[in-house]
Parts: sequence; C-alpha cells; structure tokens
Amino acid sequence: MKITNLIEVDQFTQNREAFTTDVLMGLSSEPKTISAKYFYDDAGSELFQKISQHQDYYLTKTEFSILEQFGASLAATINEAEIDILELGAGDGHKSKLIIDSFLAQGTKVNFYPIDISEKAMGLLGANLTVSEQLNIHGIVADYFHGLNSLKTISSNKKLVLFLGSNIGNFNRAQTQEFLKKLWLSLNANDHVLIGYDLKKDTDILNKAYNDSGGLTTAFNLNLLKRMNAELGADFEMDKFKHYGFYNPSLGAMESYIISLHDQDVYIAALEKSFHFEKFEAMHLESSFKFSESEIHALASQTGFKIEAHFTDVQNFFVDALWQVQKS
Ligand code: AVJ
Repeated sequence: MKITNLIEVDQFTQNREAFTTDVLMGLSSEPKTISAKYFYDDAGSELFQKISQHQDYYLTKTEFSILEQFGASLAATINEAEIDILELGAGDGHKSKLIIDSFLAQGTKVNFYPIDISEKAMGLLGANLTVSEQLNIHGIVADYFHGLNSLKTISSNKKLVLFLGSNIGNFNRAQTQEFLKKLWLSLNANDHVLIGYDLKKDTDILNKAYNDSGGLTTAFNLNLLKRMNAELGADFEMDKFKHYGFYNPSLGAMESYIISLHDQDVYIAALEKSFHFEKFEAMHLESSFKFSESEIHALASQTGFKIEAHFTDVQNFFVDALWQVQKS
C-alpha cells in the first residue's frame, strides 16, 4: 500500500509532547519527580548561566582553569593534522574555545560540531568562538547519539568528543555506564573523549555550590514549576513550595527537591488532571553525582577506554578525563 499523506511532526510538538507525558509519569510516581533535563528552557538556561558565574558554584570556573592550564598539552597528546571536535550539549562556548584554540595554535585544522537538542542553545556559541580559516563550525540539532552516529559515517577524521561541566553527573551510576558504552560504540578505535567529572569533596563546599547565596539555584529549581504553568497550563504557586538541596554521602550525589509547604492540589490543564501534594511532600528534581579518582578509573576500564590523562586543578575539585577508545 502506498502511503500518500506523511504527517510531519515538528520538533517543537515532539518536545512538548515528551514534556507532557513525562510530567504525567513523574507526578504520578511515588515519590513525585520531574527530570532535570527540563530545567533548560530559555529562563532556565539563563539562570544556569548566572549560577555558573556565581562565587559559590565552583564547577565552571574550576573546569575553565583546568582547560586554560592543560589545553596545549591536551592538543599535543592528540596531535593530528585535522580533527573533528564534537561537543555534547552546547554551552556558551567559552570552554570549547579554549580547547579549539589549543588545536589551532599547534596547526591542527578543526571541524567543530556542537550537538544539542535545542537549536537555541547553539545561538550563544558562535559569537564566542575564534574566527579562523582553519576552523569550520557545523551545529547539529539532534539528541547526542543520533548526532554522533550521523558523523561516524560522513567523516573519517579522528574525533574528540567533549562532554564537559559534569553534565555526566546528572546520570545515575547505571546510566553513566550505559552512556559511556554507547559513546564507545559510536566512535572508532583511537578516537578520544574529554569528560568533565566533579570530584567528591568537603560537604560544606558542595552544599554551598547548590544553595548559592544569591538565590539563583532556588530560582533555577522553581523555574520548573513556572515552566509547567506556562507550557502545560498548571497552577503551581511558587510561594507554596521551597527548594531543598543537600549532599547525600552514601549516594555520592547532590540531591535537589521541591518541597510542598502546604496540603494542596495543583491542576494541570494539558493533562486535565489535578495532583495532590501533602504538606512537606518532596518532589525530586535533580541528582548531581560526584566521583572519586578511583571511580573514574574503574569507569574507563569497564567501558572500553584507555586513560590518557586526568587533568585536575590545584584544589583537586574537578577532573577533565582524556580517554582513548580501545577496540580490538
Ligand atoms: C549543568 C548538570 C552540571 O549538576 O551541577 C547547577 C546543573 N544544578 N546547579 C550541576 C545545576 C544546580 C549542573 N549541571
């Protein structure tokens, strides 16, 4: 049979539908939960941007200092005439720039492929990168693995995949393994990955970073409620909830929750359904896992990578792990 009418579903509709279903699933679970991936609408991305510059949030600054110090050594380790650099999750480009510039400085031609599900996220990047005849930039709007796999076939250059900022920390331990194995599968032998891991450290430092004195993290978390109000017609009242973030040492993760301050019902128009929140009931939003050096070593060997270098800062707060894909 011939199919005559193909229905084109645009990305916006797909995203809205995924958000709607995930909110239904999440608010029907026990305990209630909303995935951290929904933090990043325009307002959320802007808030994260501000968090990353705040005094109390050491991660971004620390990783930046590591890349500043070791960029040249990273480029020298890979040392190709031409390289494809793929970045998962387009940030504002400041960290990408350090890495790209290190390759350009040693005469390596760079093809930069930022991969992000949101086209908007790419907008920030371009303006912050160096203009050079030796640098080509091609944004890929796709989820990470579709983006990676599409490149595997069209280019035979050696690849370096960047997954910076401890974004990997939002996966739980099992998901981290799965992610690294899929990464390994989508690359060829001798390709590289550079992954930013936030290290286990004093709990006071961790708790401060996720409860900044500027109230930015609180606003970042509560923004998810605003997003449900705006996109799903929910009627969350911000002042009836509070943000609660703390380090769980047995899990090795920062955990963030929104706690209901009242016995209350929230109606979500897009679901034609009300959800009851008991007084002091918690809704889980995010876990940000922290790693020890030995855990990072174990991850590499369990998922098929050889460690080339673990770059760290003077305080030993953060590691950028340069690994090479092993295949035989
Ligand atoms: C962007 C996922 C790395 O977990 O530290 C910042 C997000 N959450 N403050 C992190 C975040 C609260 C951030 N990542």
